[in-house]
Amino acid sequence: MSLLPILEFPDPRLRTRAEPVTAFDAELRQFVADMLETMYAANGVGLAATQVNVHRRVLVADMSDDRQQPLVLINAQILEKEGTQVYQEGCLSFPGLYADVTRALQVKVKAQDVEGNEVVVEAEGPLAVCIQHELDHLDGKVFVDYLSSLKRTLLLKRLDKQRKQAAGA
Ligand code: GNR
Ligand code: NI
Repeated sequence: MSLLPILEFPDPRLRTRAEPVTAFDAELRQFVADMLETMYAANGVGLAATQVNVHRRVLVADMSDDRQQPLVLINAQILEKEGTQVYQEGCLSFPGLYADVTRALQVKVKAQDVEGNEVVVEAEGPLAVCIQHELDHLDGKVFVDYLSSLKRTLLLKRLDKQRKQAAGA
């Protein structure tokens, strides 16, 4: 197992659109194990392959309190969306930045597991937010894209300032 480095905004590789997974082999199993290890080590509730610079349609999530209920979705597609919710989101690619985003309240997703078996997952609330956030990453989209340009500029300036302070500048 190994920890994978996480790309941070404004790395242009975060804008890459991921390709479908076609080989359900040992390499994929290893990659999924590494993604889970990386997500848990970073205290994230989700991680998309894009964030570790692998441009394949793989996402992992774990919203459980005991952090022992990993969800692995490969080639996931949203079949149905319902309702709306506003949730304060964060992202491992934007450390320290949080903002309210409006998304669907419930999603029904068709995907494959690590073996290639079809799975259908219905999620609502925070897990539905997480799945939509990760699916966006796989399409090269990030949560600040949903903000008004004024709010985005303000938050990104704040992020820049935090980074400069952390660097001791
Ligand atoms: O760890 C994460 N927390 C989070 C909080 C609110 C909404 C979405 C998320 S996902 C994020 C991990 C991450 O960046 N996944 O891409
Ligand atoms: Ni993210």
